[in-house]
Amino acid sequence: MSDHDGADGQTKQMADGNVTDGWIEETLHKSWRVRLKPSRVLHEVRTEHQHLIIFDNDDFGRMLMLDGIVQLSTRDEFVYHEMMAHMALFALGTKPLDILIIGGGDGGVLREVLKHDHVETATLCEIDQSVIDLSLEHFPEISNGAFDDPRAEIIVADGTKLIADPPRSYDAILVDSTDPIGPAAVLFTKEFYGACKEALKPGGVLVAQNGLPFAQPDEIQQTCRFFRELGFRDPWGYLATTPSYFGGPMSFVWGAMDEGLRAQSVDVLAARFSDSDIETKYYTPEVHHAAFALPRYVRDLVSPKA
Ligand code: AG3
Repeated sequence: MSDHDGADGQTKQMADGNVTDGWIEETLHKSWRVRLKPSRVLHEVRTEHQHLIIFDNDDFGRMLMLDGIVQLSTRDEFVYHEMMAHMALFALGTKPLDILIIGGGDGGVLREVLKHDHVETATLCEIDQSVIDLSLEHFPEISNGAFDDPRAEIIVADGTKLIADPPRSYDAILVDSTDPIGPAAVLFTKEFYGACKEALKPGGVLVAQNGLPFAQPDEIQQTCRFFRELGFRDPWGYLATTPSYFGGPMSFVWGAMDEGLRAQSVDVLAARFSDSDIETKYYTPEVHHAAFALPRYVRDLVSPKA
């Protein structure tokens, strides 16, 4: 790995291949590339687990990329973080909740989860300590104090190990992973999802980011197949528009044993939402309800054609 000077944002070619001629390239897709112009590179390192770069961009704000894939931008992180946390938590209602987040070392999902007063414990299991440390340094507003909340427990470990022997059972498990390339590949396996299912309380729900159905159709299709084979009663997906993940809407897969959990009426969700006094920028009860409505091409990936 070569250096960048950071001061004027000029980067040199790196062995990792995602910084070229002063542009930072997302190298996720096979035959297309997205390039982002850094106005300033704040940090670049090969951690114990992955390549990490944090930079500023005039359109998206501050951005985090892992192994050449955009993880967040300060401009649109609210979309992903709210939709990963609030869909499950408002569906579950106002009973006391134990939540497990796998990945999510930036603290954004944790921040949204802890907005719910009835969350009793929120455990975050992140494999890469550097993601936590560098997010706290360069993106303090993403976690916004969540790591210091007495209900939060932070475990730096491999999520597959934790879930094989979970310290407790959970009302919701939220998998905020990177793509199934590199360290997160194990978080997309049938074994991992099966262990998550075992770690859920009766009535619990598993939510896992599953990429862009337009660009990565195999991901959501395979995960929904695994969920069905594992006996989830209601494998389904929901969508959110995350502008910094280029290539169409982002999908989250939803696995529950209770079919009713997905079928909450807007009225019920609206009552819970207004009682909670939680402020959001993307999530609303109407968006919640509508997010489960899948365009035909996504529905065909989620559920086998009749
Ligand atoms: N983790 C999921 C990023 C997925 C990006 N993938 C993609 N564009 N295909 C986000 C971490 C934020 N807490």
